[in-house]
Amino acid sequence: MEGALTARDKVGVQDFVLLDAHTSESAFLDNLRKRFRENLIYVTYPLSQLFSSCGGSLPAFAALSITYIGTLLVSVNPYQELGIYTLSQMELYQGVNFFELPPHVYAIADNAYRMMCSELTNHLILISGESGAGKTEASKKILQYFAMTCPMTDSLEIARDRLLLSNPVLEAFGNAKTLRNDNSSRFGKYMDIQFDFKGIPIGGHIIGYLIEKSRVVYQNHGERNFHIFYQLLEGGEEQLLAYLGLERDPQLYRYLAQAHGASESSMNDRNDWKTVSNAFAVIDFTEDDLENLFGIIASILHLGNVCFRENHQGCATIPVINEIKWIAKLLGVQPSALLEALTHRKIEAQTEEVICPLTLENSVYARDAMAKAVYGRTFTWLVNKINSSLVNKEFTKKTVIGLLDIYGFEVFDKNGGEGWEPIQYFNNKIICDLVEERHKGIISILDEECIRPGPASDLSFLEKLEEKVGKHAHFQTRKLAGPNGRKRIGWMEFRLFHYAGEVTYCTKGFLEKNSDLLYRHLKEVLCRSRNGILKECFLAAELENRRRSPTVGTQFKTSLSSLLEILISKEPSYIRCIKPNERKEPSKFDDFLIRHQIKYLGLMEHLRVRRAGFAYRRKYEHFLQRYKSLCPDTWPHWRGPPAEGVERLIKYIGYKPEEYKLGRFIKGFIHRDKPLCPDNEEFVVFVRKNYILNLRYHVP
Ligand code: AD9
Ligand code: MG
Repeated sequence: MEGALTARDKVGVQDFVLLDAHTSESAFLDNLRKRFRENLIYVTYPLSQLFSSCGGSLPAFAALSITYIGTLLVSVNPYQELGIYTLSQMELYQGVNFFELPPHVYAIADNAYRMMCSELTNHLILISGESGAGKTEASKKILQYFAMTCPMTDSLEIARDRLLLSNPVLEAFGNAKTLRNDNSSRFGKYMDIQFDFKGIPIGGHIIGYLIEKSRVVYQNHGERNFHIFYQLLEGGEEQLLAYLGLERDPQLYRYLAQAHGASESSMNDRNDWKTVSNAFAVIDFTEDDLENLFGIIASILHLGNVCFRENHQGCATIPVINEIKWIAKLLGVQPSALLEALTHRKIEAQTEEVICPLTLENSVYARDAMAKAVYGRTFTWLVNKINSSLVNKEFTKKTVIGLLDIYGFEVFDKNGGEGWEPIQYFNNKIICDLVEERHKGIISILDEECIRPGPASDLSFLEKLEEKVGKHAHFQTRKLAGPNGRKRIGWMEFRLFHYAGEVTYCTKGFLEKNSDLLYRHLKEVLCRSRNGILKECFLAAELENRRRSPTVGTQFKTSLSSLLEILISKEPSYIRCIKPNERKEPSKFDDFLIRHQIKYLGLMEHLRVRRAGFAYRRKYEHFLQRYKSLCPDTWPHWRGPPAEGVERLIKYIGYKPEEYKLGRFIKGFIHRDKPLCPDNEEFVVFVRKNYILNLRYHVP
């Protein structure tokens, strides 16, 4: 019927390559919108164009062996339960080729899994997108998929349960309600799921990146502290709360009450407390561990309520010592020592130590620094503890699928030091260098300001920046901006032009956040703690080591470089998550917001590369192994140089020179032009995607 909508007009296409005007951003956006309206939240870039030309049925041979340069799935957060994560859906996707069914996170997971099993290679699923876009949900769905669909033995069920239950525990301590997301991850997470040669999940390993410690003592208006505080108060048993000296009402605690975020939260803290408590039991936490852990959480709440007063000499005193007593009890420290350390500072004069009283402001600073340090290190302890329950030493040979869920980019009015997101998964080198480069980048300049003798301040840091990177095209301050731009930048601010958009950073508190200073006096008290967890977190050796510990900026830089090394050794797939609107509402598709994300997630670039490119890439050895049966010269074994074997095979199959390329490929999808180590290079054969299909006809 003329004028009637075809199914395609109505629901769009699930594969972007099928779009007529593939490379136009508007077509891309229209397609996403059409599908979103029909509750179809996933779209991919596969090669189904090819497959549809063979009558819809998949060439089994080609299907098994294809690795794209990163399979990519785009996901738009539906903000509602769609019923697409049921057991029957999981079964549907199991063992089915990626392109046979509509796109789904399960398809990505299954594809990586089958590839891992058949080629014994390590895989990686990189999940990116802005805050609230659905990264953490996607990673949880993938983990559940493996837990439910992989083969299993009785003895390994516990390993599977621990993998699953590590999530609620980490989220309780590492997630919080923010303006963007009621369950925002405030740490970056990389998780390896380890499999044995039969594809049974046997264990795992988690790396946590830079927990946002400052949230423990301060939250923006309408936000919350980490979930665990509220869960404990809401759900904790009477007896436990009495032991910890806590009341149920969060409003009684300064660290929870100041941001007014607790009242309107969609989190169900009481239920979550139950989930977390059960999880603790499965992941091997002992009674002692829990007593120590909640002792620490409670101490932080008590610590926040410690009030200081100024005496006649302008020094801080603590008029009411009720909280000090509780903290001393729960952390196993001397009350008098704690009291002194919160109001005094040890200064080393030439041969002796002098104890000086602190001002009111410094005492508040010391108190908050203690809360942050204790929470930060406890979080690290928690990750280690979970890892020790996930480790499986029985299996020496294992392959892994890694999941990277790193906190989203947040374009806020103001960002502080912990909001750094210097690296995105596309070529963002100019801005990365501006932030990270040794001796010249912003982090180095900040580090220098923190350690140089003489008065350094947030303002002097800003001036240093103007002097050293002022000419950089991606950097601006009020002073450097022309009269037009000046209004929008405050006195203490600088602006970076990230790929994802402009971000204004306020330098107020940068020096302090970066040096993250815990006065020595307090450190001494904590190192003498009898709380079992703190004993592991604050080692006496630290007091002897006079070297400065690395600053926050530097730690982040270092942890990202080691992450890079982990990532480049694996075969990647990508999930790009898109947030449909700012209001966390279902069925709202905000064109402007989404167009922006399409831009900075690099989706159009990806599509262009895909369409132009040699979409299939394999190492010589793998290629030979897979296809050697197609050519009498390489079957059953090729004993010569791999490159020659590949050449022989390809010519025999009848490829023309323009249809393939042999060459060197440098892996490194983050710093594309800055490979980290020579191991990233491998010799590979590239084949234009259209020709993979032809192999089908050669299957004996
Ligand atoms: V952040 O950078 O950690 O602040 P994420 O991790 O990208 O962010 P998250 O996965 O936490 O976002 O998703 C935010 C909320 O969106 C979830 O709490 C769900 O309420 C909602 N969401 C996300 N994905 C889905 C989905 N596939 N189906 C239904 C979803 N709801
Ligand atoms: Mg998250």
